[in-house]
Amino acid sequence: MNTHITLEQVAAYQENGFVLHRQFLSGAELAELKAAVLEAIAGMGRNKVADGGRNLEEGEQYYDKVFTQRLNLWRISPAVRRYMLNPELGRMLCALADVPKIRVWHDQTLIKEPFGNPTAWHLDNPYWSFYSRQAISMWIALEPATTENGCMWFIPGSQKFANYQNVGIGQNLADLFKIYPRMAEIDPVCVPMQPGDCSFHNGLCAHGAGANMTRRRRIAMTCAYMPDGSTFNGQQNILPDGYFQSLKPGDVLANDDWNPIV
Ligand SMILES: O=C(O)CCC(=O)C(=O)O
Ligand SMILES: [Fe+2]
Repeated sequence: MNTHITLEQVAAYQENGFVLHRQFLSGAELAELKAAVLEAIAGMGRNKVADGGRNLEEGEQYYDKVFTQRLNLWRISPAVRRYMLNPELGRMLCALADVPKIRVWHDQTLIKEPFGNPTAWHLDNPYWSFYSRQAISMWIALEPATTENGCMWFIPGSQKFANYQNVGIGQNLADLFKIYPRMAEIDPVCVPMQPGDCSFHNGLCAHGAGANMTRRRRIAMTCAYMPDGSTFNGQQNILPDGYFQSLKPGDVLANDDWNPIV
């Protein structure tokens, strides 16, 4: 795992809200993580959240055809856990996000199946149970991600003026721009990746992905991280029912079982 980032990468992340990190995984690591992800989801059926998270089932709607989405694989796969919770990765995330300590929010594999729908422009952080301008997500390509099969696109600098208003990942690619017309005036940047490359993005940086026009799966493994000290905002997201009901807005989210420090 190449957890060395340069000052230029940190500066680019801070300025643009995203950065590409090539050859994050070696060939052997890529093979191990991909096998672990596929094995973990094989036992989940249509259940989207592993191991006691909120009960969410995959259906047949538009969103279900954007990607096959399975969350919190780190809880059921020791290999996935070793990668997503790696302390050296934690240091790299803290350097990029400019925070002293960071916790796992949730991981998710996002598999854009053959002929899968595009991922509409959206922000991530407004979905989550905390608000932070420094939340960070990692997106690792486990198969090539190309303009043909739905690689990621970002709107550079959008994290600087986005707030916690959002739109769902629906059928209209551009609904987000009704809230933030300024975003539609910035050229989006497309980030194709080779397997083993990854990108990092701020939870308030606008991003999306095109359709998968090919017959092959676009497989990605992603993980979202929450700065330590973040507080509950009243939203369940994928928190287990019992834990969710025990929280009051303003409580610090410091459950080391559910959101361990990386
Ligand atoms: O993989 C995709 O199509 C979208 C990924 C995404 O929205 C994310 O990682 O936050
Ligand atoms: Fe996203």
